[in-house]
Amino acid sequence: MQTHGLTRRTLLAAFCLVGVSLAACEKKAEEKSAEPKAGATDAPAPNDTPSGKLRVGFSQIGAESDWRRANTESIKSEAQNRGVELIFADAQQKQENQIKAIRSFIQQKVDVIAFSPVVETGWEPVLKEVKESGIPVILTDRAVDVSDPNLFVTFIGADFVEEGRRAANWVVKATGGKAMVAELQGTPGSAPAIDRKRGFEEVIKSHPEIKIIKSQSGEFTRAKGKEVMETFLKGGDGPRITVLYAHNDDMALGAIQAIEEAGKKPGVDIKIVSIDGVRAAFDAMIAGKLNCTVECNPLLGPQLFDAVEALAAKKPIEKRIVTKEGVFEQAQAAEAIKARQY
Ligand code: GYE
Repeated sequence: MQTHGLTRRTLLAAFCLVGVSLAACEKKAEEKSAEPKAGATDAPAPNDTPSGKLRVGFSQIGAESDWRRANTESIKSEAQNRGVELIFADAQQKQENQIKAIRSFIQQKVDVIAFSPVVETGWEPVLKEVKESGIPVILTDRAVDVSDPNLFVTFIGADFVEEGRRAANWVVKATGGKAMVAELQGTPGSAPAIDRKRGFEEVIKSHPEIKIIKSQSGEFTRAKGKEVMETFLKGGDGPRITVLYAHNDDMALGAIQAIEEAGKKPGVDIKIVSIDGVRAAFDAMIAGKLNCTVECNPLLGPQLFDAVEALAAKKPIEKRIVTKEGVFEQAQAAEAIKARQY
């Protein structure tokens, strides 16, 4: 996607410290400093909320995967820990629901709007409305494809292209550079689906004997991952598949069932690499059915509210905050699962 490349460039170029002047936060900061000290009086704080708490509107994509559920839990619990009032809206995988939620956050005059965009494109109009309202926007998890990078303050999330590269590097290593790959893609049009495909393809380009022979979306869910894998296996190319690359663990776990039902051994007859690193993937590795998971950390709550608090305190924040992640293979699974938090 051409515009996507542009966004990436803009994002990279903007990888620097930016000072943010934000009407809403400035207002809140002034009001806070005018507040009486705790315990001095019972009078309500002089701002929009009786509590005087920071108010954050968050639009979540849905609950399609274990990763997403861990992400939601991290955001909700961190808001509670820090005494932030969180207005949480679940969009059930629909961009139109996210746009509605964002508009309602503007009306409610929240201090910060944060969201994880289900797809990359189509955000400019609503983000312009937010900008006019003076409320800062934080993107978490997934990026947007917009021509004006000032439509959001920061993007906190993983490097999905790098995750795709890591998955491909594992395939190269595990197969000696020879594989017939079936690919289960994530939600069409979403940043992780686009980027995980791109990173994987970038690496296998220099390995002519690794070929993607099947590729379709399994929408990041177990059910769809299973269904699509069944059709792959039943098709004419089914018997040729030697490797499965799934853009997330949930789809790999669904596909494992399909492979077993087709009378094959997942992890042996078909080697499997997926992305996320959720607990169920470690269980599958310990059972010998999954070979490798590339970690993508969903515990974004602390970084999100660090950014929210920095904005409220008028401190500069980075335009791009990348999370740190690793790669786990079967041999490490039994030890590594002990430390897993999700
Ligand atoms: O990999 C998948 C989830 O955007 C990184 O979304 C996230 C992806 C994650 O549904 O499991």
